[in-house]
Amino acid sequence: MKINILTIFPEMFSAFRSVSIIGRAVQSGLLEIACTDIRAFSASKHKNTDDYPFGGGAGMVMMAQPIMDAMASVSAGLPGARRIYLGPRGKKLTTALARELSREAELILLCGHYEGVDQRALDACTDEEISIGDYILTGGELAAMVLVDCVSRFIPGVLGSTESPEEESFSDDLLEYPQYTRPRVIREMAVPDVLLSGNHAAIREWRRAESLRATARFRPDLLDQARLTERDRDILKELKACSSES
Ligand code: 21W
Repeated sequence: MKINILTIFPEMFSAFRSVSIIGRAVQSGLLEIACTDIRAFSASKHKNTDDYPFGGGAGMVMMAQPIMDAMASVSAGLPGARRIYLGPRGKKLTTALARELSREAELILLCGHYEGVDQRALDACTDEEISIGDYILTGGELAAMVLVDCVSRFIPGVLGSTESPEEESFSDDLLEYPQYTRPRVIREMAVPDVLLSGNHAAIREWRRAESLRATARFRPDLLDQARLTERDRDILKELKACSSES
């Protein structure tokens, strides 16, 4: 997948695209992340990219001209790309949307900063607006990284073969079970015995029960949507009985 990010802070993406799983995906050619500096397209003498809002009010608004020209330049090289504005009014990024976006060959991401972007640039040069959640950021760059990170996990080959993004299994409906690594004991805290037993059926059962326990405790709302077996429901009843004791 080719991704081009339009931003006035391209340097924010340098660590993101060179380390860890995203760095490896870029190195191996599964992912291409290019940044386009919107400022380079400013036609004004001082390379301004923002100006005062018409009608008054606090803050600055990103000017249409540099964005429209940057978008025209990038779009010429990626004519079929979906053009996404990261903005607080957008539809919320979910697993389903990330999976859908992972099937695109090309994405263009526009990051705003300050109090937003001249609406005419959004109308003329973007296809949709996406938000990463109901809280206010200072700009779209972190949101773009969240989107790229989340979408990349669904591109075949980006995760190692042992770490599939879903296994299309029931486990993605629930919170995770706790994990442990060496040593077996630290500061008198031991790893649960079952994980050392070598009994893979028992380990699977324990992990499922721990996922159900964590979900019931921290995100009971998720249980309404989750795909649960009869065994799961029995475990939940048991957990409820235990938690109401004492
Ligand atoms: C914050 C831009 C507030 C605009 C009247 C009109 C991208 C984001 C962002 C930002 C405003 C995302 C105003 C979740 C986010 C982002 C910066 C509104 C005031 N008043 N997802 N406009 N949250 N945020 N400006 O903030 O760019 S995706």
